[in-house]
Amino acid sequence: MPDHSVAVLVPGRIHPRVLERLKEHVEIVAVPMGAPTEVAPELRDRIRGVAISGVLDNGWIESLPNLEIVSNFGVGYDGVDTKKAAEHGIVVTHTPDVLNDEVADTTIALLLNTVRQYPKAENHLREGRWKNEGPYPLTPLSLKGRKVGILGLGRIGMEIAKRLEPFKVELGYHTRSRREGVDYTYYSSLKDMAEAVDTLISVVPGTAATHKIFDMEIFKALGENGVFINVGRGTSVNEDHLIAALKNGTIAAAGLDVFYDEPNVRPEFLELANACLLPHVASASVPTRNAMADLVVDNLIGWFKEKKVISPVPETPVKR
Ligand code: A2R
Repeated sequence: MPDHSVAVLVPGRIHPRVLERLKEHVEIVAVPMGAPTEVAPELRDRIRGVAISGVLDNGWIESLPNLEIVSNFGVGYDGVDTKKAAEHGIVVTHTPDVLNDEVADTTIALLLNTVRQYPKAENHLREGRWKNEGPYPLTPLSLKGRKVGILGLGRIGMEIAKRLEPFKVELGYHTRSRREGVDYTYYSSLKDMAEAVDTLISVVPGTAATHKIFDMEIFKALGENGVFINVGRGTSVNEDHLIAALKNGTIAAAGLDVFYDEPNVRPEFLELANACLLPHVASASVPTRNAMADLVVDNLIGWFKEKKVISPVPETPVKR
C-alpha cells in the first residue's frame, strides 16, 4: 500500500519504471520541468523526495520545507546543484556503475563509426549506391595503430580502457590524481595528452573545472590526424572551436554522443561529413535504463524506510 504521508516530486519526464515502482510506495507529484509551480501547501509539506532526470530548478530546493532527498537519474548529476542541496541538508543520489558497460560499449561503437564511417557505409547500401555507383569509398582513417588518450579514468573510463586493450592501441589517460595500479601512460595535463596521442576520448563529468576544456588549443595539439570522441558531457566542449577544427582540418573527425545544449544540436554539426553524431544514447538500452530506474527508486525508498541510500554523490551530506 502506498504511504500517502510521503510525496515525491517528479519534475518533467522520467523513465516510466521510476513512476510505476514509486507509486507503489508514495504519492507522486508530477510537475513541469523548470521553475516551481503552484503546489497546495498541504501537499507541498508532504514532499520529502525528488526524482529527477535533467535539471532540477533550485526554486524547488528552496520552496519545499520538508525535502530530504534528491534522487538523480543518471551518473552525471550536473543538473542538480549539490552545494545548494547540501546547504539545506538534502541528500543527493545518482546511478553510478549500473551503466558502465553500456556506456563503454557505446564508446567503442562510436569510435569505430567515427574512424571507419560504418553508418554512412550502411546508408550507401540502403540508398542503392553500392549497386549503382560502386563500393563505398575507402576510409582515410583507421583505428589500427592509434594512440588513445582518455580524459577521465573513473568507473566508465576504466571500462572503456579495458575494452580498448584488445584493439592493440596505445593507451594513456589524464585525471587530476594519478590512478594507483594502472599501467596506462599518465599525462599530467589534458594539453600534454593531446600532444602525445591522436585520439581523445572524454568521459569526465560536467563541472566548472571541465567547462569548455576542449578548445582550439587542445584540438591543435591533437592534430590533423586527430579523432575526438565525447561520451561525457557536451559542456566540456567549446563547440565553436570544435566546429571550426572539424571544418578546417585542425582535427580529422569527431564522434559525439553529448552536446552543449541538448537536445539542440548546432546545425553546423549536421553539415559536417567528419562528425559522427548520436542523440545521447550511450546508456539507452532497456536493461540498463531499467537498472538506472531501479536505483533511482531504491535510493528513495531506502531513505524513507531506513534513512539509508545506496549511491549518494560524493558531495552529499548523508545523515544516517
Ligand atoms: O580528476 P580525478 O582524479 O577526480 O578523476 C576523475 C576525472 N575527472 C577529471 N579529470 C581531469 N580534469 C577534471 N577536471 C576532472 N574531473 C573529473 O573523471 C575520474 O577519473 C573521472 C570521473 O569518474 P567517475 O566519477 O567514476 O565517473 P563515471 O561514473 O566514470 O562517469 C563519468 C561521467 C559522468 O559524470 C557523466 O557525465 C558521463 O560520464 O556519463
